Amino acid sequence: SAKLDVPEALTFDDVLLRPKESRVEPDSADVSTRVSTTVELNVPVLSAAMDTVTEGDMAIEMARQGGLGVIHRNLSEEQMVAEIERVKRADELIIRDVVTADPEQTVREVDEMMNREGVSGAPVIGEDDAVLGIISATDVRPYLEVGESDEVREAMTDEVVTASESVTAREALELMYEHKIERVPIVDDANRLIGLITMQGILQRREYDQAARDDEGRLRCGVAVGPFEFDRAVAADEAGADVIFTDCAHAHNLDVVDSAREIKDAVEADVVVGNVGTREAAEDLVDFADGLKVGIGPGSICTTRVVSGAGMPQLTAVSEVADVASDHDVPVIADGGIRYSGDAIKAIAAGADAVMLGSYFAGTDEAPGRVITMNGKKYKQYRGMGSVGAMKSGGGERYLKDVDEDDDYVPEGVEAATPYKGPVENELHQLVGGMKSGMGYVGADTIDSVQQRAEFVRVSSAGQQENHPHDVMITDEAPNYSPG
Ligand code: RVP
Repeated sequence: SAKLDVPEALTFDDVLLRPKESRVEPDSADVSTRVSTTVELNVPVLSAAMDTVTEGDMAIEMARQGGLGVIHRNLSEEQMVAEIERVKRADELIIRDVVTADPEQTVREVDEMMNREGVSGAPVIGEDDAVLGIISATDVRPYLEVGESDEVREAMTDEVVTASESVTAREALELMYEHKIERVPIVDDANRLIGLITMQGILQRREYDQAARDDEGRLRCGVAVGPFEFDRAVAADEAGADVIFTDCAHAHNLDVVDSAREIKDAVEADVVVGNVGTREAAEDLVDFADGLKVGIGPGSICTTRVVSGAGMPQLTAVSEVADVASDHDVPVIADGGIRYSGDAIKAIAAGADAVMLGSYFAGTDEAPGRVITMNGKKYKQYRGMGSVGAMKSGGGERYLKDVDEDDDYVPEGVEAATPYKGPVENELHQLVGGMKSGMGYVGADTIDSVQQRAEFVRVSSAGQQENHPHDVMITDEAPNYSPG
């Protein structure tokens, strides 16, 4: 009948990228991108806002590697703020939470304090935060034998080299070399302490030259809030989040659209709205959203499509949304369903500016949760945010107040385990390496160029079999392939 005279929608396995004339060496491909109107990344990858994927640790590592972590929303508002602040402070040039010493403390006390706080030196502060001196483990050592009850005042170095807040990393380092010191207190016009720069901090920042940083050099941080959690969004904004993601399974719900617009008007951070999966949804959001996140049901732990009967195969969803969003210069994120690096670059070719992954990162050290062993193999827990377990420990309490029996939930996700994988850095390296390889095959040296140049071919089910290793028994595990 006419009702079933319907268009076809495609996903990752339905297509391949057509190889094209190329001079692009994968190593030199540039994968920098924009995740929202004002936030740029050096690597087009986000870790999912799920309670088994992204809290502070994951967000710190993702940003250090050039991507973005999106902190999940199954946290109290206070916990959320603490996690955001942890990320923003992680690689800060100027440490704001400085461990300080008091001139009247004894040398023994200050030694114990430095050990406890894990620092090897501390500015000595008088009234009104005035910097009187600086004391280090080296100053303390001779006193520990004989004069351990002497005052810090005696042992400290009182000629302190300080700098103002506008100092750059290079200038601070030059000061340190010149004076053979390892830390420079940062003071205001009245010589009051406002921060500290350490040699160790500067060297650590250098290690991460690809890191995604804000204008002040702090790591970028994303956070998810419920579509109607206005106050939480404001709190996230004040805590310094760079991008706020409205986290909703169906953001084309018009109440959600209205609420997202109100959030956008109230915060300074960029607001990415999602999830959506159609052209029409994109049209209703592009006038205010700083980015659109695409994915209705593709997630590995997601049962939305079978439970509700609704959804959009992911590549068609991405291409429809991107078709509208690109006309308005709004970035698009492809969220869910990505199992291999090849899927990720296909999502970009279909129009996405960046990709978000859950299961790919859930087994890593930086994901919350501990390693469990089953039958001699190591795993970590991975569950959908719409699973019974996740709803019970977060959204459930907030939205489903009348639910008190497990049987009352209508979940749209499952709880699972995923193989343990080690540091996320290795996973990200394989993912981005594979994406760059794809850029070599299509002859595109930037993300924009992938979107413009790439062409797809349809693959039959025989073709899909041919894609994977076949007719052999795999004897050694590859770091970037396991049979699906
Ligand atoms: P995947 O990478 O395939 O594991 O998918 C992760 C995505 O799945 C998340 O970013 C989110 O959009 C979606 N998700 C999370 N929970 C659920 C659910 O319970 N249905 N779905």
